[in-house]
Amino acid sequence: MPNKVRAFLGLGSNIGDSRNWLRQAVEELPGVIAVSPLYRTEPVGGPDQDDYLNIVVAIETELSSRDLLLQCQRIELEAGRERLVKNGPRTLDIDILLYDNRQISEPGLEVPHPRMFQRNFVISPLLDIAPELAFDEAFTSRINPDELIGDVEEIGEL
Ligand code: PH2
Ligand code: MG
Ligand code: MG
Repeated sequence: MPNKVRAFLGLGSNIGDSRNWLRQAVEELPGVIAVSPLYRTEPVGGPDQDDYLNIVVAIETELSSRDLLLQCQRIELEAGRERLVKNGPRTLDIDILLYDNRQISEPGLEVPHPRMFQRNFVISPLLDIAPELAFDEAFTSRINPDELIGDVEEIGEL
């Protein structure tokens, strides 16, 4: 039996009933072991758009990173996700942030997620559920506090 891998996923929504899209996604994701508090966050990049709701989820899974990506994309599509504008508004976005300690660089799949280290809407909820990362040199060396952007506000449980 293949070994289980711990992965962290970043979820965001700023169209429709965002809280509900996030809740549904957490129900559908395989092997969820932790869900961060819910954050209301300032949009980073893209066109003028509404604030986001963001969470980070930890899972344990036997899925390969590619199969996990496919599962995430399936759940995005079920939420009516359309890809119209880069960094534009969306009903549901699910990004693989970390997959074990692995470095993955494949078409459509870059892990660790290359932009996560500059984004408060990822780093804040991630450290809430994985505070040990603050002592992980491979992780902390990629964060420059001066480059962390986007105001975030914790607004309670999902
Ligand atoms: N996702 C983006 C672009 N900008 N901003 C916030 N606050 N939250 C997001 O999830 C987000 C974003 C692209 O995936
Ligand atoms: Mg994203
Ligand atoms: Mg995405």
